[in-house]
This record gives sequence, C-alpha cells and structure tokens, in this order.
Amino acid sequence: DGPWAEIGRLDKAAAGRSVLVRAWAQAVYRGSKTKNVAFIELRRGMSTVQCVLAGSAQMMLFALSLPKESIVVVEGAVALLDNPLRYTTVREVEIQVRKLYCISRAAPKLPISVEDAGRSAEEFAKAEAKGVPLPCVGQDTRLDYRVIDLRTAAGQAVFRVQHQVENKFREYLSSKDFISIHTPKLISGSSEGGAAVFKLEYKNGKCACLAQSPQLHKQMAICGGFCRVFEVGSVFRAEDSNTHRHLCEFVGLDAEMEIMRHYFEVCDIVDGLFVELFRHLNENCKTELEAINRQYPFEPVKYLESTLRLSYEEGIQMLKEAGTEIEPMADLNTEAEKKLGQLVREKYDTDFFILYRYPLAARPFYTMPCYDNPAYSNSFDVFLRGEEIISGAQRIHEPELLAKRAAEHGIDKSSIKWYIESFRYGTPPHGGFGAGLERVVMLFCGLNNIRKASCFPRDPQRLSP
Ligand code: ATP
Ligand code: AMO
Repeated sequence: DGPWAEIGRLDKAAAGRSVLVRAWAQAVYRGSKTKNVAFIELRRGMSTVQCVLAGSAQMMLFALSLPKESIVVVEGAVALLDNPLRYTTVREVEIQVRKLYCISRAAPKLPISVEDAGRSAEEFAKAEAKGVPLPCVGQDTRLDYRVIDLRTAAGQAVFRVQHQVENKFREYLSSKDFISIHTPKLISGSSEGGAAVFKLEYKNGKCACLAQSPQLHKQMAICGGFCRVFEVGSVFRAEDSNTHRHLCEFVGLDAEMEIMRHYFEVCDIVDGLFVELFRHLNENCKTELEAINRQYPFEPVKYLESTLRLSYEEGIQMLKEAGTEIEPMADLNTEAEKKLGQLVREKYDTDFFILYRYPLAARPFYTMPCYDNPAYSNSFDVFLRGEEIISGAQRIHEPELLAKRAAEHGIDKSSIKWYIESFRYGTPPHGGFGAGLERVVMLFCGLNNIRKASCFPRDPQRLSP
C-alpha cells in the first residue's frame, strides 16, 4: 500500500513501474566494465535487489561515498534484465535510480560485516582450499554485534521460523479450547525445585524468585476453573550450564489441561500440535529453511503422522542392547539421549518421539507417581534429533501427597503454601507440558547452538547486549 514497494515482491510483472524503496545499502560499487555506472545492492528483510545509477556523476559520487549498511531511499524505474542476476534474491529485474537519499548513515567501518557473518562453512572451506582464507566471525563476536549479525539471510530466517512456531502453538491450542493466560514471573518460591533459581530483593524485606517455569500457576489456573490453558512467556534458569542447549532466560511454551482418563490425553495434544507444526513449517517457511540451509546445512526433520510413543523401559532396553552402560532408574544423560535418538531413527525412521513413564526419582516433586508402580511416574519427555524439547506429566492434585513430595525434594513448604493449599478446594486430575521455543527452533532447523535461535541470548557469561 502507498508509494513504497517491497523488494521481495519485485518481479517481471513490475517491469516499467516507478517505485520508491527504503532499505539497507549492503554494497555500493563502481561498474567493472562501464566506469560511469555504479551499483547499489539494497536489502530489506531477506530480499535483495540491484539498483543501477547512470547519468548523474554527482549522484554516483554521493552513492560511492555511502558506508555499507546505511539506510537509503531510492526512487526509480523497475527494468527487466536480459540475464538473471546471481547475487540478489530479485533476479529478473533491477531498479534504475532517478533519486537517491541517505536516511541514516552507518559508521564508516563496521565491527563485523553482514557478508562475513552470513558465510557458509562451504564458502570458508573453498576459500581456504584456494589459499585465500576468509575472515571468520566467531559466535561471541556475532553476539556482541547481534544487530548486524541478525541481518544475514539465515539470521532473518531463524526468527521468521520462530514466529511461525509461536503462532502455530497459539493457534492449535486455541482450536482445542485452550485459553491463553499470563502467570507471574516474580514468585515467592522456586517452581521447579533445585538451585537453578534467580533470587532478588522484593519490597518490604521479602525475597522473590524469578519463575523457572509457569508450572505452579498454570496448575492453579486449573484449580481456578479453567479446563485448558496455555502460556507463551519468559522463563528464568540460574543454572551454570555452559552448553549448546541451555540458556538462563528462554521462552516457555506451556500448556495445562484437565485429564479425563489418562495422561496420554496430554501426549495426544503434543502429538497433534507438533505434527501440524512440522507440516506447517515445511509448507510455509520454504524460503526461510532454504536460507538457513545455505549457511548451516541440515537434513529435514523425519517425523511420523502419528508420533511414536516408547516407554522409558523400552528405551533403556534399546540402549542396553546397543551396549550403552545405563542406570535404569536415573534420568538419561545427554549422551544416552543422543544415542537413543539415533537408535530410534534407525529402527523407526523418525527424529521425533515421546518417551513416557519415567522413573519418579528423575522427575520434579509435583509429578504424579504411576498407580501400578510408584517407582515410575505418569510423565514423559519428547525428543527431536536426540535432544529433549518437551517435558510433561500428570500432576499430583492431592494436597497431602504434594506436601510430602515437596518435603522429600527439600523444598520449604512455607514458600509454596499458597500452591499446595489451592488443591484443597476441589481440583480435577490434570497434566500438561512445557517446551522451550528456542530449542524447538534450534532442533527443527538443525542448528548447533541454542544461541542462534535466541535474538539476544542470556547465558551464564552473557547479560548484554
Ligand atoms: P534438559 O531440559 O535439557 O533436561 P534441564 O534443565 O532439565 O535440561 P538437567 O536435566 O539437569 O537440565 O540436565 C540435562 C542434561 O544436560 C544432563 O544430562 C547434563 O548432561 C547436561 N548438562 C547440564 N548442565 C551441564 C553443564 N554445565 N555442562 C554440560 N552438560 C550439562
Ligand atoms: P523442563 O525443566 O524440562 O520442564 O523445561 C521444559 C522445556 O524447556 C526447555 N528448557 C530450556 N531451554 C533453554 N535453556 C534452558 N536452560 C532450558 N531448560 C529447559 C526444554 C525443556 O524440555 N514445568 C516443566 C514442564 C511441564 O511439566 O509442564 C518444566 O519446566 O525444551
């Protein structure tokens, strides 16, 4: 609408039209064959177009003086090209510039270049083989200058995929009669137990914790008479995990629901949601997935139309048969999870599966023990490419048992009294799950580090930008 044209929509059909475009000038150079011509490559989002300046020597000099990444406005005519371009996403047309304005001049020397930040491993390898190695931009440097790093095609693509994941989560659960809620992030006790909690000074001498999950309040929403709720919100973990998959702040995709007969009803929701999500991403994010694949090559996720469900005991058995040393009643370590992912892929041809009936000892205090064997629990984790993306379970809705389990986990009962009390006034059996948005995106896109799937990641070392 209006006079502005979107670069991404310029195609053959636009030839002859007069357009006005505002964009980042990612490259400006003099023509190599014809010296009285200059070119500007404009970028907006994931789209790039070539602009050609000819005729006015003054305008050419002005263009050539522009630092890379300056914001310019170009007015010109769309012209058909005889040979499609190789370096821009708009390939069949260019803009012949009549007027050029600089709206925001970038610094003459940028700390990292978008071009270098956007190179693929293949490009680096080729240059290395030719004996002219390219400047490599390390992960830390990228994150220091994240606003430049995010401008690469893959950088743009990852967060467009993330947007689709978040939207699909809301849309799918809304269609299943879940309603969106917002729970407090400042709470008086730890929501998951353990030491991984940020504590801070609250008002009137009180101490507050940053919520490690919406766990307690999403259950209390069920106590409050809502049968199905979900939340998309920030989650804080003070864990000292300097790994490729842990952040100190991430976005939780959480759901909680009444259970009628069996906690597999929660697995059914996870199954329907993720199968629909994978289909949606593959169909609607083709350009984005290609851009990510160009810089960080990956295989598409393999999944089944009806998600594979394996019991924890079956999983342990598979690992044992493959010769992995394993403690049958403890949580799986990272290595065992990876190995199981690999074995499941070989046997069932899927990268996505649910592992249910975990040992109770490996789960948080609020998890419902199995009725037939309380050494196990009505719980599950969900794996994508051999890494956990979701945890879920039926919860204890009986206050005495809940208080007992909290005490066994060393949790000070007084700090979560309000939570345990909520179950005294009539609560249906219920369960739910929590997924990490950044993990879902990281693993769907086959990225090697969760920081690539967080716009401005927070980890034990990084609190800025
Ligand atoms: P996840 O959701 O991935 O299970 P979590 O927050 O529940 O993470 P844990 O269950 O405590 O964390 O740990 C899961 C796995 O992550 C462990 O098996 C461990 O191997 C790995 N891990 C945790 N912290 C570190 C660390 N600092 N360095 C290396 N690996 C770690
Ligand atoms: P859990 O602690 O397993 O379960 O977390 C749920 C999901 O959140 C993601 N996740 C993380 N992502 C990035 N950085 C981290 N440090 C991190 N820790 C966890 C993972 C994980 O599967 N209350 C339960 C959920 C429930 O039962 O409803 C919970 O928080 O994708």
